[in-house]
Amino acid sequence: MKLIIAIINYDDAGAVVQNLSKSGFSSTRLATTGGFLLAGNVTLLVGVEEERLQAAIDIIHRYSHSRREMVPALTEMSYGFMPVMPVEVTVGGATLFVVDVERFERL
Ligand code: 2BA
Repeated sequence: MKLIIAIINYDDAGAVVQNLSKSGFSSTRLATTGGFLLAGNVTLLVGVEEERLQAAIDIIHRYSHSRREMVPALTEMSYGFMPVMPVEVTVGGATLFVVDVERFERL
């Protein structure tokens, strides 16, 4: 068994979870915060049998969209921090980690 840890945009989470469920995948949705933008995102935990791993990843991929976000930037001057032109970053579609599950039980 594998565990997919998928970090996705908050606005995509409903469609991703709904379509995973429609295809028979269980998932757990956690409210998380990205360390760079300090903005809310969603982390999904999806436990899957190895032969269905790619099917789950395909669903996450299909319903996760990339977005361009503006990040306010600061530069340090002798008298403190001064705002400079915002920087644009591309966020997502999805950031995935796939890890082996040593043991899975429902008690
Ligand atoms: P954030 O950390 O808020 O990052 C949002 C976006 O900012 C990233 O999009 C990337 O385009 C940019 N970014 C992040 N760190 C940066 C840095 N040090 N310098 C310049 N730009 C930077 P994604 O790569 O699509 O990541 C989306 C979210 O996925 C991240 O939100 C974070 O919550 C998670 N994530 C990405 N890579 C990760 C990793 N290696 N470990 C854990 N979480 C990760």
